[in-house]
Amino acid sequence: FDRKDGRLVLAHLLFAYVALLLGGVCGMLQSMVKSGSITLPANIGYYELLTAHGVLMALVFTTFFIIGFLYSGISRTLGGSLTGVSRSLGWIGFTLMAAGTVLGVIMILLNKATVLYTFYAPLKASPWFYIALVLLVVGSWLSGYGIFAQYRTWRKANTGKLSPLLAFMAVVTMLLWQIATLGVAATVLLQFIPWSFGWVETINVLLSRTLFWYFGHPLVYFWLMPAYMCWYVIVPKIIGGKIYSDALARLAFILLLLFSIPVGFHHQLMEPGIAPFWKFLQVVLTFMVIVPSLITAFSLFATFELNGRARGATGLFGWLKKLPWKDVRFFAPFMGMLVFIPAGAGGIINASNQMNAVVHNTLWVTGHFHLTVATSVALTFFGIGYWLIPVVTGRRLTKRLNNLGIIQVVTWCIGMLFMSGSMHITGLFGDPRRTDYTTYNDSPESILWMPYHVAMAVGGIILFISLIVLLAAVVGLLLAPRGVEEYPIGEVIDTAEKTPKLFERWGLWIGVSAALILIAYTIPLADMITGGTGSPGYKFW
Ligand code: HAS
Repeated sequence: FDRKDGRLVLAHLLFAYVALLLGGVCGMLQSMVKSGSITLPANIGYYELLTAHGVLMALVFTTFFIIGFLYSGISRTLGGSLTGVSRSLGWIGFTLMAAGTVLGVIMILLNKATVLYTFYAPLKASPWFYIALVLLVVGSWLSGYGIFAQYRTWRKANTGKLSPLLAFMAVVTMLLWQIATLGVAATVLLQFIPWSFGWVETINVLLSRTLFWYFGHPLVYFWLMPAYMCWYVIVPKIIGGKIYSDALARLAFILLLLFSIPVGFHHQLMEPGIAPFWKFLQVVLTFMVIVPSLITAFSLFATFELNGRARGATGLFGWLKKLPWKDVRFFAPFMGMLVFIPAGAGGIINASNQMNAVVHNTLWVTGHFHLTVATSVALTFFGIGYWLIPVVTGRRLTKRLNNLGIIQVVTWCIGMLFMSGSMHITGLFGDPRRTDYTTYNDSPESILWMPYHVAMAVGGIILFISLIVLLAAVVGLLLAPRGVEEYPIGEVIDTAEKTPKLFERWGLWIGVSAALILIAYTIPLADMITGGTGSPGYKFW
């Protein structure tokens, strides 16, 4: 692996792990406060910790890890090293994002940005928190341009050839990010910054939430797609099998690009001010965005089964015995996949209007995203880290470190079982999300919730232990003996059909994506801005 590129990738990964650790400390403390097990010192607020936890884990850990991983993928598959332009953009992006993170975290720790990771108006933070967000987003844009630049250079030199699958997926993921972040950029620049500086007195709450979710939903697929890159391309190689179908994998990614943006209203189903028709339309589109995940499940089962049968497996589940259970590079993402089955089912429940009325704003939703992003995605990222750090540093994943990794994954799963399991159950009893410790004047209903909060805290402690093990493993990897680890990239099975060139007609897909966004959002946004169904009397502010 190119050494200069290795440094860029490693910087992203290590930054991500530090954010994860800090966010993890907040997470554990929070779960203990919420269960009434500890009381925080008077100068630290519960919601302050909750904001730091969400921002550091959901926004910072993910974005840094993803960009590092995407850069590694394009360096490896598009020419063997990054071009000067691409690498420089990567570093500038990294620097801006790091500056944004530091500024944002300072504001949160000063209790000047206790607005949670969704920074819903009318909660107001210091303007510097929003400027920190701008730095984070602009930095990620530049990193994205670096990825596009590398891809363009490769295509020019390889006209008519099909791009490597991993690189194609990196480009789609970044494209999704560029389109999605337009929403958060609009609300931060046009609404939050003028309002928080006091240049305008009010803010159009509904519009700001809508622009946030225009970004917020595709954000979750921006987390998921790199995990899918690992499931589709890396895992087949690790298990000694092959990719079931290049075309199907590309189709899934294009469908994610098209359908993951015009669906933000499924986070706002219980909000007034959006006409039911538009909510219905976006729910239909939400059900469309489930299709690529079903395609993914099908492809993975096909890869596992074909691989198992080629090794002599028989019966319906004989292939399970042929998988390399003791290899953390496989075990971690596999546990992520397994958890994604109930996690995805929970998402489908959320998306259904009537059931959303039951679960919205309860701990069920928190349980949902601790399974999706904090388990399926996080475990996959951990699994990637176990081979990617050795690849970029020229070291070896020793047996001991591998076993440490397995322990880490098992403890993470146990911790999450306690934590997310109790969140799901107590959420169904109406237990609200995002609340400090309270028994609501000892109301019988909330007393019933308390044992689940204690179970959540037990989960939180186990998860924190898992994070410490992860940290030990990462340090171990950085100091491991020198050697050459392979960057595992799967090959497509011989019997797979030819991939149509259509998938790389970017103008077409950007056009269809723009059309869907315009259909789903133009009229509701116009209504919100002109005061029709939105916040009456408000325009942008
Ligand atoms: Fe979600 C809320 C709907 C997926 C994250 N979601 C959230 C929030 C987050 C989040 C962070 O419709 C909270 C935001 C906040 O703070 O308010 N979600 C869905 C739907 C899906 C979905 C329909 N969510 C995700 C993913 C996330 C994520 C992925 C992060 C990475 N979500 C919602 C809705 C809400 C919501 C509503 C709002 C709730 C409210 O009221 O506030 C779908 O994409 C899920 C599709 C997935 C599947 C599963 C496919 C399974 C696969 C694994 C195969 C396994 C194998 C191994 C092969 C259909 C691919 C098998 C081995 C064996 C041995 C069996």
